Amino acid sequence: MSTLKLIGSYTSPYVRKVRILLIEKNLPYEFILDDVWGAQPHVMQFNPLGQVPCLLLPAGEVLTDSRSIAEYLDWLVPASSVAHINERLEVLRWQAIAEGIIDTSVKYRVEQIRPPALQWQDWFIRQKDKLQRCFKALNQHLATHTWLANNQYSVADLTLQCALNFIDFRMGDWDWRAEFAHLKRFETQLANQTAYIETMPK
Ligand SMILES: N[C@@H](CCC(=O)N[C@@H](CS)C(=O)NCC(=O)O)C(=O)O
Repeated sequence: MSTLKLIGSYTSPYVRKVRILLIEKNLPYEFILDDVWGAQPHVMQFNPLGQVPCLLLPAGEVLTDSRSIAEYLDWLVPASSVAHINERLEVLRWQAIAEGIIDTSVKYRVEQIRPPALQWQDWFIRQKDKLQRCFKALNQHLATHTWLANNQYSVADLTLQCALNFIDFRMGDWDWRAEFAHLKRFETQLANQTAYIETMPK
């Protein structure tokens, strides 16, 4: 297969999720660095939303959105851990919470980079409340589970790790580890793996 091309940035948690999946599935790809906040993002030629990640397939098709890309990659190289519909449901359920944490922290981040006079404090509170509730639910679950779904590593865990590391990167003043010991333990499980080290936001 000729090479997949991934348009993205080194800081986006959505792009990171795709990069880790590509590494884990041993799929070679070319990375095209783009700046979606710049004057002329390269991705605009392929995605009218102007968002990354954007995957260019060898035959010329374009796939946008981390969720769709993850589904496509899973079709190319299926995850061995999800044989049964109930197991798949369990992965989807937890993955949706982890994706929601990414969406929420990105909304928080975008508000942070607006001029201070335009920042909406109620927006920060609303997003932070969501994060607190999700962290509480995840922490409770992880008190009795090593991994989120089916007691084995899956894309739900991958997504959560991307979410937690993005929060450390962009909301560094929130010491969530002090409040959520089981999530803290969870984060250390993947921190030393090559795919995670190589793609750490910086
Ligand atoms: N639902 C999309 C969201 C992608 C997204 O929001 N990417 C951000 C980078 S973190 C982006 O491109 N933002 C620029 C914009 O929304 O204009 C996904 O899962 O891929």
